[in-house]
Amino acid sequence: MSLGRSELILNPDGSIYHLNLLPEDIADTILTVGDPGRVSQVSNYFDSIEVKKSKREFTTHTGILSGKRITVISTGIGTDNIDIVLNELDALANIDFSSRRVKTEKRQLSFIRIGTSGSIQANIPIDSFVLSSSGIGFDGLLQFYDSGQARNQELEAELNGYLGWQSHNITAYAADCDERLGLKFESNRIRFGITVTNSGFYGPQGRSLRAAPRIPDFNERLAAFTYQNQRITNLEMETAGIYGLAKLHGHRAVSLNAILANRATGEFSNNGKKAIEELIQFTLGKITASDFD
Ligand code: R1P
Repeated sequence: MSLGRSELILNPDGSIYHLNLLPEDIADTILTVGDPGRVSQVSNYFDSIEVKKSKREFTTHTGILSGKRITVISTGIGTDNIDIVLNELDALANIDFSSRRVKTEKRQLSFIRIGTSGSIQANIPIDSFVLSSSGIGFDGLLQFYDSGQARNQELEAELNGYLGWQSHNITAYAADCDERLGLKFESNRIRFGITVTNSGFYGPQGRSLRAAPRIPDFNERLAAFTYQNQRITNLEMETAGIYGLAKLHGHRAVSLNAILANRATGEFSNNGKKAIEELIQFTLGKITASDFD
């Protein structure tokens, strides 16, 4: 089937609509960061940069580090952007833009998120790193896809049963990291945990400045949940969408977050920039190691 002009939207130069990228612009290993300013913080470490493109909140640099071709792209905030970024990156890899048909031979991409997040467990310190073994989405993105096979249906059933928030029109989905890829990041710097992805920063993460929350013990309820001896460790706004859409398209994904806030103790990092810099260095070290692929 050939995709219509309103479905696969290309710019006059042949690039994909939002990301402004051509198929040859992306590497197989793709680092995603929320903040467009974090893209050059990553690519500053590259030995050379061949692509620098930008549109809206989506800034992309592709280059070489220690002989490995790497793309780093900013997603902006939230899974509404993740829907665009993951679909368009997959299209760049797996759709022939001339014929507008899906290619027979598929290319697998590896997504590694380098993000920031808030812990909901008192014993997870500020400036530590969490790798999400699973992502739980309260944002709804995966509910719009025929995504059963891409989700961890056991985890989402247990969590929804425990929380009972369907009465508030809040239903979680869950998706796992690529296990083999996740194990590549094992280190004494890394904690593994379950990450909740929320549809906002304030109310949807149990924060209230002036508007009263509907569920006053939101974080405490999440923090007390256990699944296969694991706890929900942290809250952010992209991981579950990345995990679900990556699996749905046959790609691999892992999400790493620097913990800038501890919602249980009320602390916030005094030097978040340094924590992110260290997570970038840690991640680049792992993906350029000889045993990475
Ligand atoms: C909120 O401040 C943003 O920061 C976190 C959240 O997921 C959200 O995108 O991640 P990034 O620092 O990667 O953007």
